[in-house]
Amino acid sequence: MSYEDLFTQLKCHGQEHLIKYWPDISENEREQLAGELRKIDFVEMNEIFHRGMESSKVIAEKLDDDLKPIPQSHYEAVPSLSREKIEEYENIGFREISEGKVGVLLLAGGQATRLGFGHPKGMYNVGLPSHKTLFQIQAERIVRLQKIAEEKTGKEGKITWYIMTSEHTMAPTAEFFKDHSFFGLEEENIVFFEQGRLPCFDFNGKILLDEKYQLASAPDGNGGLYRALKTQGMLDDISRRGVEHLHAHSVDNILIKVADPVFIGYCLSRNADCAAKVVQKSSPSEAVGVVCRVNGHYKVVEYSELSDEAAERRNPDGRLTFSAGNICNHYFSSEFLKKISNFESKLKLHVAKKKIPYVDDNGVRKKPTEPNGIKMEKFIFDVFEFAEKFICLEVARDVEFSALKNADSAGKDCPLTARQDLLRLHRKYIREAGGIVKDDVDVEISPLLSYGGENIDDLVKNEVFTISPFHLKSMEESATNGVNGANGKH
Ligand code: UD2
Repeated sequence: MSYEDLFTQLKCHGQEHLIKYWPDISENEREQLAGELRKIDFVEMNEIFHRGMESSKVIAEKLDDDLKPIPQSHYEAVPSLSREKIEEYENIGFREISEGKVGVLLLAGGQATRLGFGHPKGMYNVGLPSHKTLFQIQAERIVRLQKIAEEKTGKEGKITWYIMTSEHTMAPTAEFFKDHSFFGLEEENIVFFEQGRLPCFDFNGKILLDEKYQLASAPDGNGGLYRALKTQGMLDDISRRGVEHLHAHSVDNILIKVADPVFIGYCLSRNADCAAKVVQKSSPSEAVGVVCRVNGHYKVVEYSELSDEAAERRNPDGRLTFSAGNICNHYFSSEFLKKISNFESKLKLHVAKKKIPYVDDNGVRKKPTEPNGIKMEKFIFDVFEFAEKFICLEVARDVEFSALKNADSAGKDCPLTARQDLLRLHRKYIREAGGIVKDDVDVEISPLLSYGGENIDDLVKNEVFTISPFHLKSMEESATNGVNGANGKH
């Protein structure tokens, strides 16, 4: 496309400044810029900017009057369920896994800025005795789950692992998996795809230039999942493989029960199209969003939108009324994901005013000291309101949730707490299986040996664990790399 054509097209949308530096840039840079511009739907971008600005004008009102907790009929709590009920759900989940109907949607497009790690967060090693990374832990949980499902049903089914990356995390993530031989999984069952980006705008709706030949842009948030599923061919892949249930979760929860059969079984038996796992808020002031109903629609309400009165309100049994803390852990039926693509472009936009580096009117790249524009993101949970049957499953925080967000200096949601939470849970599993382990002894149970505390009785019953740190491995692992627990025993 010639300069004149580009100019005319951009001018129609008030964005002709984007080629202001055309005469200054090289042929390659022109090609790069023209390529970027061709990919943009400017009508949609202008609409996005206006929608974003409108939504940012709405001051977070306290929503008390319209707010209702999730009705009991749509809510179950694992800690209150009988062993039989859990097994019933679990068996349904294993059946679906063995029939190849279960997939995992891993949200791994974030940039780990708060953690201060220059690589994708899944590559982080929190310092466990095994030194396994988050990716390896999750992969091995999938390996183990497939094995249990086969043992239980006699049928070998595979879990498809869809990994959403972003521009910066795609190449290093794919390379990391390859370098580690896909952690024992079959390459064909791991599908990487890339989320999109949205341009950054100044406050007047002009797209900013990051360089003379490059637009300023940022990943479109974890709600970018829905568009990426469609544009990257994942919905077709899901249909082709016959996957019917998708467990979506963040990359940073070290306790994540990947492809949790209990969750899958619960959702299937309740005929849900969309669901959220939640944990009880630890205190009224804990800064987490709560899953609730607003004017009859299921939503995640930010803590800033809850008045103190609503945050502190309690039921007659003493529980917080709005206690369903969101943990970025969701279920979607494949049918629901296919429907979302019809209304994806209407998803709420979350706007943040930011200091965005830009090329100024004189062609000089500036790093502003005050916010000069906006970045917009979509959130994964904003589709709850479109579900026909939305349900919640409360899970125990000490068993299922410990997020890695910050560096150790923050003192919470950091490598230290992730490590401690996992080791504490593993001590609990050992004690429940009849082993003896003191609180100051660190024993890590390999996910290849046990997904959730099962399969360790023969190894730990009446055993006293004294070596710390200690890695309790599966037989296969012990055969390939010795060290602690070389025989699967300490
Ligand atoms: C998320 C939830 C929040 C709460 C919290 C618990 C959202 C929008 N917020 O907040 O409600 O449950 O987790 O830990 O879900 N990601 C992408 N692409 C992006 C941005 C993020 O894939 O453009 C991934 C990211 O890699 C991570 C997950 O989404 O796995 C959550 O992202 P986050 O850590 O930025 O979200 P956070 O902690 O603000």
